[in-house]
Amino acid sequence: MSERTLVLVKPDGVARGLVGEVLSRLERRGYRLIACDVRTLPEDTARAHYAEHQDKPFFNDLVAFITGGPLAAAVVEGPGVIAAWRTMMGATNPVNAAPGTVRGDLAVSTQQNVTHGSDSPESAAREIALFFPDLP
Ligand code: IDP
Ligand code: MG
Repeated sequence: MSERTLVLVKPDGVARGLVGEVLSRLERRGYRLIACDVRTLPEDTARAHYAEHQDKPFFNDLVAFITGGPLAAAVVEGPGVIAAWRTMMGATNPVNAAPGTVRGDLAVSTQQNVTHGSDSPESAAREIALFFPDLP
């Protein structure tokens, strides 16, 4: 069964010119881009996207970071893509991320960790609808 996930290249990744590097890993793996654009997130979208973290001490900083410059948002499709992309991203804190993962290869900061991927089918559906409401 094919599935979809929301992938973000966060503002740090866009500023560092890593959009192609990140998305090419998905394409080389065999996953397919369904939608993709570069945009600067409005604050309300950022707060909704990260609503599960609204009570965390890092929440306001996270919203400021994710709205602080353009990001690349993509919907990616293929078998098992949600779990596969979580594995390919690596641990949230890049210091703990395995070499060969996006974060393990390209990041050192827990906040500025280059990429996002939905963590479950429910999150993927919610996040895709938030970022790409018109996607069939
Ligand atoms: P994930 O991106 O690996 O799913 P989450 O725990 O969902 O990680 O956190 C969402 C994002 O919030 C992280 O990717 C990172 O940018 C930021 N973040 C998470 N934990 C911390 C923290 O302890 N300090 C600062 N930023 C954090
Ligand atoms: Mg998460």
